[in-house]
Amino acid sequence: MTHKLTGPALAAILLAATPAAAHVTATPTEAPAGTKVTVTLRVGHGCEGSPTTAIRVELPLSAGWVNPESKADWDQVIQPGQGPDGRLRTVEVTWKAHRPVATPETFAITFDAPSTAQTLYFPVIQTCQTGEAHWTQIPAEAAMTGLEHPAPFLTLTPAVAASGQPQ
Ligand SMILES: [Cu+2]
Repeated sequence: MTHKLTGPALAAILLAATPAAAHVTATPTEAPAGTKVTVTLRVGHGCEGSPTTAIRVELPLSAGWVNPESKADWDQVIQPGQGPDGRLRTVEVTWKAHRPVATPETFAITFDAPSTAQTLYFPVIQTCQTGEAHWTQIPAEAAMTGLEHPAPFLTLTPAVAASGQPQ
């Protein structure tokens, strides 16, 4: 089925596809599987005008060793838990602000990406002076569109062998 989009419908889609100046986004959005990756989560704003007091990030179960960024003026709490292999791992990281923050803020996480191509999601619970925002919606396909509170994501592309061929 082919839809021809013109006029207002197309404009609406283009608008929705604009990487939110707001929301919680991940950079980069793509990285090779099986490598050490640093993903930076950017929290664009508070909760409906209320400044941010804490950010809690749920880490993908398939991520290996994890190293969250130490940030001045934020305390960091690591939540250990059991990975799929039964080993202890970091399941969640929380940054708590010394003072409520109204401006955009970034949080970097370095980790060993799993070796198979897949999309990793980083659901975020944002706590504000007033209220919370749950950036936890997982879309059917890797996209920020169509969801009110999408979880930031990173797509792992197939690892490239020395020959230049995908493995
Ligand atoms: Cu937003």
